[in-house]
Amino acid sequence: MPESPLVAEHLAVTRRFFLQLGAAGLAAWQLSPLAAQADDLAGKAALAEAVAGLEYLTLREKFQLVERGEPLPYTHPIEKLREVGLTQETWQLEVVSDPDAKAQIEAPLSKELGTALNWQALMKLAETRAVRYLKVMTCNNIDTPLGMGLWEGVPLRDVIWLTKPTGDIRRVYYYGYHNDAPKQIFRSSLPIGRVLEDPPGEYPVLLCYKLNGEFLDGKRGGPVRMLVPDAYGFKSVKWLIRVVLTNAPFANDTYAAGNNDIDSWMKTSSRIIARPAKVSAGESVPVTGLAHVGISGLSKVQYCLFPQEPAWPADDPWFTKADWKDAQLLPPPERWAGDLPDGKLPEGTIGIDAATGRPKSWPLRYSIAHWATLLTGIAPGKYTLRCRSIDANGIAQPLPRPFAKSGGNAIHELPLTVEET
Ligand SMILES: Nc1nc2c(c(=O)[nH]1)N[C@H]1C(S)=C(S)[C@@H](COP(=O)(O)O)O[C@H]1N2
Ligand SMILES: [Mo]
Repeated sequence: MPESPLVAEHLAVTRRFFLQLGAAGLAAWQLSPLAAQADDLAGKAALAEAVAGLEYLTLREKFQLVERGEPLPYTHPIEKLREVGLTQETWQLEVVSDPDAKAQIEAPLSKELGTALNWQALMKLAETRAVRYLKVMTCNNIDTPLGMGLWEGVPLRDVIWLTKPTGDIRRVYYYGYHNDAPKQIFRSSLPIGRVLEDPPGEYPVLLCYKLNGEFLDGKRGGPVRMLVPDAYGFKSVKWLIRVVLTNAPFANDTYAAGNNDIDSWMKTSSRIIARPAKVSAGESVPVTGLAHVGISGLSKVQYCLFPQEPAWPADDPWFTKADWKDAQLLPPPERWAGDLPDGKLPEGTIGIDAATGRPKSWPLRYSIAHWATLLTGIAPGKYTLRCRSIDANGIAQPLPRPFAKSGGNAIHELPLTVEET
């Protein structure tokens, strides 16, 4: 597994955190629990440097991809891309009824009828209906996030309503371009209720055309991909070309075949990003990490350091009896960075106060939050460092959903050696 781009970017946010504190900020920080742990200046400096490198949004070029296709659809020559509708000028989205389980719709958007939704029509909708929000892209089978993005699109429901639906719709099936090879089909689905209505605090499912302020290129699933805020990556189908409204009551997701839990909401979890693997006795140990804020929010991140020997009792696999201590959650970044001009979030980003440009609450759902701590006074020896999240319901990782295939949230651990001086 290659190192997540978030690891590198994380390093920039923390550096900025300390650089931007300024005199007043620094004074406040000195009073914080994090600073109180660091009596020694060297420790503080080391932590400042560790926190310093953190970056909040992932640069588009650094997003990790999970992609299928032989060849990958966006690698076709431009003529072929035009022919198959994978350029903005030629893209067309069909929204039709399922012939096998008919949905009642009066005005299908179909290529055959010449009524399919094209780029121009989508951009026209975007003038009044565009929605923006922050979301971390994560594969349910990969522990490190693929990238933290600001996404923009038009709610899928706005386009579904264009088909004048009248009933017999229970699910929405949707498909990416698959080189016209049935074996390469990548599809996912949602209950119609989730598409038409957002429970309080939830974001709409989007026909997404922008990441970090720029139109999606082919690599990132453009011209248009689905974006499902509360779900893992496989629901966010790239190279979207077809939406089928169906009265069938079941899912047909490609990911169902891989033993994946296709109804899983994003889980709350945390990871360590950086810590020195080896220190000398007496040295303070700066640790930074990230939390992944799932459906149940995040109240805090905790860490725990214990000797490698003896092994932890097997009857406590989630280390519930360990001596967990609170790490410090870092505040929202002053500059969101990534590819955004001035590092600023655009107006109308969900969850961001229009007047101040700051988040109305923190951390934000389906996003990441950084955390940091400084370990001091550790005796020489070989240790294991672990972290866990506590969600807003007070439940510790990996509960309430500890099983694989519904999102990786195993407790993250890294070794740490403290050498005699
Ligand atoms: N058409 C298509 N869409 C797809 C995939 C794919 O292989 N083909 N992979 C999915 C999976 S499993 C994940 S985790 C996300 C990853 O999104 P990213 O490649 O933009 O990071 O895309 C999803 N959308
Ligand atoms: Mo995935």
